[in-house]
Amino acid sequence: MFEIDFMSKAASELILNPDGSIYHCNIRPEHLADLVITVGDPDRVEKVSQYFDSIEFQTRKREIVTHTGSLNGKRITVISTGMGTDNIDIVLSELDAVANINLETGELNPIQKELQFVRLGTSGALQKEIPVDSFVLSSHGLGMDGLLHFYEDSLMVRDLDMEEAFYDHSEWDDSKPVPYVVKGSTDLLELLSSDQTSLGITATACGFYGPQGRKLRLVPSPENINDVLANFEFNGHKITNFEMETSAIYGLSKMLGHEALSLNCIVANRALGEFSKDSYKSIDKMIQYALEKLTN
Ligand code: R1P
Repeated sequence: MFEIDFMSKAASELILNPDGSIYHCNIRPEHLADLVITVGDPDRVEKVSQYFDSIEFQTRKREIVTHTGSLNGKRITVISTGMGTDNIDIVLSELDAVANINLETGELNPIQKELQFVRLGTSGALQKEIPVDSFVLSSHGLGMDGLLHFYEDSLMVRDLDMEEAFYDHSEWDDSKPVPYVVKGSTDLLELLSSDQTSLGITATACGFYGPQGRKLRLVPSPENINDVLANFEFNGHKITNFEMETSAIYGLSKMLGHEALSLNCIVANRALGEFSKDSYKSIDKMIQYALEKLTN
């Protein structure tokens, strides 16, 4: 019987394009900076790179758009992930491979590179007091998407105490993936915090409607997920907001030895039923804020 030797990185496991770039992200090692800004929306990539002093590389494949350039002498890659933790699995795994695996031989590079991932996303607040158009930094990602359970090392990076507390608090329905919690980078948190940001646990859902308690025609299960999340408190931490990527970015980064932090612009307040009147302006403000903090 044919057996795949995963260690030798068969052509079906570490897939390259004809130009030697990695399959979905379409980049080679020389195109990747150590500081990587991830955004969900492909159109947001140029909204970030417009502020660079120079752009040295641009590519696109499917929803993954990449620009690499420099600002204030700092080299930065900005890349769109599209929506959801399934895409995060692809983008984070491939960027780590580009940084740390010799794509020609499939061997690990002798020196492992530590990347910094900063997500500049959009999100809905779950607490009344977090206004639309404000910025929230994620102390932790609480994943309800299940992605991390497909990795053997996940237990080593998870905050099991907080998970257990949430599991009990929520009376979690076992037909759904067990929620997991991973902490963000404290160094990046320090760098990006100010009186313009608030801090909280970010819940990551595997969808936009039912999984985030939105009812159009179908009834979500559980129907009261937003209240369950909003009422959780653990060691002074509360769940502030809902989106679709942070838990997986935090989990994969930590398992692979990288630093990660999410900064989200609050475009909706779910508790108050409000949506931003000019979300693009607020997102632009967040981008300028983050670039200033990351490059000065
Ligand atoms: C849903 O509209 C999308 O917006 C949020 C969610 O996480 C999801 O990806 O983030 P982005 O604006 O970064 O895509």
